[in-house]
Amino acid sequence: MYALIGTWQMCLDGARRGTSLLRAGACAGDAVEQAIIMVEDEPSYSSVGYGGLPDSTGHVYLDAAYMDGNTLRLGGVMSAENVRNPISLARKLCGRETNCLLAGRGAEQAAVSFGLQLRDMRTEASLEAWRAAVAKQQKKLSAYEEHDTVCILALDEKGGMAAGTSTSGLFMKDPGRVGDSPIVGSGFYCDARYGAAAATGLGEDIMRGCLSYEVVSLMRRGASPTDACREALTALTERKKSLGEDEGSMSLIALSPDGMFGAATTLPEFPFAAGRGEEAAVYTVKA
Ligand code: SD4
Repeated sequence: MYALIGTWQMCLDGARRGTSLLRAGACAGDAVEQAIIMVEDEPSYSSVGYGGLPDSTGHVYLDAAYMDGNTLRLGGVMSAENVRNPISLARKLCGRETNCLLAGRGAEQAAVSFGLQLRDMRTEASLEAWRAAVAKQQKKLSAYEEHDTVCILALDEKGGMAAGTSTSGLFMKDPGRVGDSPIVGSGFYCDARYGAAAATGLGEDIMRGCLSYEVVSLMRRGASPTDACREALTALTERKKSLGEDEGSMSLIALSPDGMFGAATTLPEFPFAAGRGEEAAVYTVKA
């Protein structure tokens, strides 16, 4: 059995590429990386990779991570500029005993040392959006206004599992701001014995509940992917409500070692792509 799940409609083409690789016998890591590269390389997806929306200073800074569920090793990139495919850099860093999480200039230098391509990640459209926001003196947009993270979880025929994330974070964010996406346990977690999970939404909230680790931990104790996503999300939203806050904007996906997938959201609708022994299709979960 192979299976793959990814966040948002925008990952459908990548999810299809990932599932066809898995069908051909590729490992979960290859499926995750190739699926995310397709989203990173598409300039019309303004929240990930090339064409990502800039921070308040007009620079596109990217966060990404990769986790191997067989070894629990991970790699991550924070606030990296000019790295064409942050997911590939994160995967290269995974497996290192030290220096597996790199930020800023160090991440860019590592990309060069691995022979990965650098590129100005801004497009005319992303700069235009930034200029318009500056002209309107617009502050940060909320997590879902033009801002989605691509997260992919995969299971291969041999039972291997991997997780990956990639994002340009929040539009008009402060320089140096890092969200949940490269933070293990918050934006992603993967243990091939119990399953994988990943998050999209406002990173500042997702990190408060270490939501991805929580989902995998609930699966370890026997919860289905759907129940684990719901329970983790409800625990955090109930806590937020008890503090007088609203539920916030958060969505979760999960995949179990037997190929079951699930999702939960605080949004009216959260679309995700998933395939299990077949081509990926888009599904929608509601709050
Ligand atoms: C972040 N979680 O940087 C990301 C943004 C996101 O849907 O996923 N938006 O906080």
